[in-house]
Amino acid sequence: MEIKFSKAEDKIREVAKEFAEKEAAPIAEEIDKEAKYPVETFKKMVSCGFTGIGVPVEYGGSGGDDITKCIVVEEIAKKCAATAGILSIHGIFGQCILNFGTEEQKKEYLPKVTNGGMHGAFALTEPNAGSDAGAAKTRAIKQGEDYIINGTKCFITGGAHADYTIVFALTDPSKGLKGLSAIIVPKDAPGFSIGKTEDKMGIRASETSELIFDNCRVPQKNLVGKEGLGFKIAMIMLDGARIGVAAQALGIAEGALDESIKYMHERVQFGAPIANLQGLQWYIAEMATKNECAKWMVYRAASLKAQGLPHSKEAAMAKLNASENARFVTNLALQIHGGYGYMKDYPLERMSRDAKITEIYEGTSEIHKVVIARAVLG
Ligand code: COS
Repeated sequence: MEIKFSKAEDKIREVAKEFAEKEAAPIAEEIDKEAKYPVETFKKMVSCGFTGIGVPVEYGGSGGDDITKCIVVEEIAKKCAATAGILSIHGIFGQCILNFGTEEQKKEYLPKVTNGGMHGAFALTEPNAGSDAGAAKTRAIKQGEDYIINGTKCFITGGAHADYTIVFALTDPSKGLKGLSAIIVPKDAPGFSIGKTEDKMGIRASETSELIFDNCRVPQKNLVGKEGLGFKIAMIMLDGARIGVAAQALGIAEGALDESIKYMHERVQFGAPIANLQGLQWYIAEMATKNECAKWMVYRAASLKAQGLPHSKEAAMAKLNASENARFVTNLALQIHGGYGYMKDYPLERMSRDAKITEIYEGTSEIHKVVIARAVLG
């Protein structure tokens, strides 16, 4: 068994690293402070082809696979977790169409949401259906050639900016989660509006919004897959999305380690750089080891997915581990920075807040333990 990135993967890492340093790092503090969605940076990610990764060139995408996607998300997250999260979650729309859409839907939507500059979103969560995703109550009832959708989705990343959103709604409420279906809702659909945008602790720039469907009308041809397949589609998509969050968490932890190394060489106390202090050296050793472990779990899950092999358990394990590690490492990094780490002048305070969400979104750590335990126990 060989664990080695290909030359092409090394190259994309260089490109993503340069992008992160030149485009994501300079705006990270400002967009966090102002909770401002980075519209211009998103356009630049489109120009670099990042939004098209994982979608074949014949559908307007950039090609590449889950490993490529993780590399880009990881590198950007080292500098700005919100920008990395936007990229990662935006990609779910295209993956959903690619995996479950008709040929007509692939031709219509994929060129637009990959390298065409349009935004996609994925709306599953509802106020009373978070971890219990199957308890969703949004309905889509047939009327003539259309679906009429009623309900509210919440905590939707990039929802306010999305040109198209995949909405999970009950086409047959009597069947519970087996009556859920995936439907594409364009932003100009009659009866669709954006509700509250959340004021968050971290990844403040990724704009998390409520979506309201009040007799929202969309054509039945916007159904993705078959009626009743929505829950399975959502679960399969989440298995992939969790690898993206794990890559984001890994990037945050690596960014925190980088900041700590730099600071320990610069900061002088007791007449010498604090890098000389063995207590802090041990912190660095622990952080580096745990990051390495998180890294290989992330890329193992991505590699299984890229090969079309089962990856649900490995994705859950990678995300559980990488997110807990991101919290652990950002906390130690902040400690190394002492009082300065607690101040907004240094990025550790932001990184620590950003790390927390990775233990919550795309499934909480507790949900991942459920998924893992079910797989292990059989
Ligand atoms: N891939 C494919 N199918 C899956 C699946 C997966 N990863 N997970 C579940 N399913 C299928 C099951 O096989 C079952 O189908 P059958 O009845 O045909 O066998 C169906 O979906 C229902 O599964 P299950 O009984 O496990 O559903 P539960 O209600 O117990 O829910 C959890 C399972 C808790 C894992 C699920 O609700 C979940 O992941 N919740 C978290 C949601 C989440 O991550 N939200 C974050 C934000 S989303 S934007």
